[in-house]
Amino acid sequence: MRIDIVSLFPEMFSGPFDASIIARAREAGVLEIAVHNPRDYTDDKHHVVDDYAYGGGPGMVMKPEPLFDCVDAVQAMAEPRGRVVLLTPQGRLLNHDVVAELAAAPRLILICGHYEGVDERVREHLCDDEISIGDYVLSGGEPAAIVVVDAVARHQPGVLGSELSLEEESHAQGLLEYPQYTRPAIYRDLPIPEILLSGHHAEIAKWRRRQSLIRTARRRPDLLAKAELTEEERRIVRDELATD
Ligand code: 6GU
Repeated sequence: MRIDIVSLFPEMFSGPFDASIIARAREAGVLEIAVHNPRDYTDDKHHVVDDYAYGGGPGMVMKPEPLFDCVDAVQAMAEPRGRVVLLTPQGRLLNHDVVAELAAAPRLILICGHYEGVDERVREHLCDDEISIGDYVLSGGEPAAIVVVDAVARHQPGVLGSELSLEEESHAQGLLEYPQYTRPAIYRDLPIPEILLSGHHAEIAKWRRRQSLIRTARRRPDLLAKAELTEEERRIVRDELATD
C-alpha cells in the first residue's frame, strides 16, 4: 500500500520510518511512504500556512489553500486517489478494528493538523475521515501519523515474522496478551511458570488463554464486553473479578 503524509514538519518522520517494522515493510516493497510539505504549495513570498481565526480568539488556524493544493498535487502523483484522513483529537478513536480498516485500503493520505486547528472547510470538503489516537492533546498530528503508519504496516502481508503473530497478539481477539518468558528459566531466583517447561502444547495453550482472560478482566474489563467467550471462559472471568 501507499501512504502519503502531509506535514509542516517532514523532518519528524526520518527516524521512525527508517527503523524496525516500518523500514522492513518499505524494504519488502509492501509499503511505500512519501512525505509532503504544504508550505511548498504556497504562492506568497513568506510561504504562509496559518492565519488568525475569523471571529477572534487565541491561536492560529491552518489556511485551506496550501492543504487543498498539496492534496490535489499528491493525488495527481499516483493512482488511486486514496482516502484522505485528518489526524485530529476530534476524530474517531483509533483501535484494532479501525487499524484493520485503514490497512485494507490501497492508499491513504494522512494530513497532520497543527496550531490551534484547521480551517473547517478542510475537514468538510477535503477529508474523508478523521482519526484521533487518544483522549489527550498533542501539539501536532505527526506523532499520531507515526502511530497509524506503524500499526498499519504490521498488517501488510509478509511484514511480521509469521502471520500468526498478528492474530495472536493483544487486541486482535479482543483480549490482552498472555505473559511471555524467555531464557534463562530462573533469573535472580525468579522461575518461569512450570507449565511452560512441560512440553504439553495443549496445556500450555489452555494456560495462556486463561492468563489472557484473567489479565483482561483485571486490567481492561471494558474489553470483555466485546470479546467472544465460551461459558467456561465467562466463568473464569466472573471468578477472577469476584476475588479482590
Ligand atoms: Cl491525531 N492530533 C493531535 N493534535 N492530538 C491528538 C491526536 C491527534 N490524537 C490524540 N491527540
